[in-house]
Amino acid sequence: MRPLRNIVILTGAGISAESGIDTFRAADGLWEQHRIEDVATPEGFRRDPALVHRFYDARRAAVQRAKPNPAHRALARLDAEWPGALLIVTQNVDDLHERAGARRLLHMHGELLSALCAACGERHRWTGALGAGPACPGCGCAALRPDVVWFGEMPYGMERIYTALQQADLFVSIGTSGAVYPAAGFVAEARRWGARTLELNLEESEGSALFDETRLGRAGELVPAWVEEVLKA
Ligand code: BJW
Repeated sequence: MRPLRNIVILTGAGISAESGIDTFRAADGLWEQHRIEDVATPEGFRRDPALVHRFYDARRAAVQRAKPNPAHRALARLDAEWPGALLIVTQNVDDLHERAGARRLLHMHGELLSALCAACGERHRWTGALGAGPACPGCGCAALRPDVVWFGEMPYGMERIYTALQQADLFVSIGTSGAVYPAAGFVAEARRWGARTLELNLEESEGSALFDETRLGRAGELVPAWVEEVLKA
């Protein structure tokens, strides 16, 4: 087995569940309450921007009330103490990783606390509502949309992610159902380049069979224990 130096971590909605943020595909999750086609596609936004803004404005407000949990804090500790290369790729649009202190972080599906101008393409930090049609601070147009990646759109940072996966000795997936690509394909990509693979999740996911090891349980317990293990090895 090659020595452990380069680590890539993929996180999903499950890591923020214990902070009170809804996941997508649980029985009481966001996709039970809203149709994906209506709120998470560019076509849905064109059809009914007010509905989409209501969906994201409510989530933006909720995220600012939430607090990082022990899993976010453990990854921030790993980020601070791990001497090798590390990249935390999150599919989450909340800011709980960075509020816990993580720095080597990439938001592949965008960020709730950011607005993207559909006219000039600039991204602006945004903590308030977008529903009232505020002007873009860059170009003045009223064309701001949530800075999140909808189905059919290209996720952020793909080149950086695939480079990190090629160099990874260990790939760890935390709290994601493995239902959405390209993130669901990262485990196969990491394996192809020789990385060991570990999944930490509440229950078996669609991709569990692809991992060398799967540990089942709550992220708030599994992640701190795994981080302790890695830093002590
Ligand atoms: C716990 C826990 C606890 C709970 N502790 N665990 C056919 C085949 C292949 C691909 C496609 C296809 N048809 C279309 C596609 C592409 C499409 C896709 O994947 N569709 C699927 C439906 C098949 N993908 C795209 O369109 C993407 N773009 C793209 O592909 O561009 C082209 C491209 C080409 C080449 C290279 C690269 C790109 C874009 C996808 C955008 C996804 N956007 C969303 C919304 C973002 C904004 C928002 O937040 O509203 O992202 S959808 C939603 O799903 C969100 C999430 O990030 C994403 C993943 O969800 P996640 O995080 O896994 O959550 P859940 O709820 O599914 O799972 C939670 C897990 O946690 C569960 O397993 C629980 O058990 C666990 N859990 N509590 C530990 N306490």
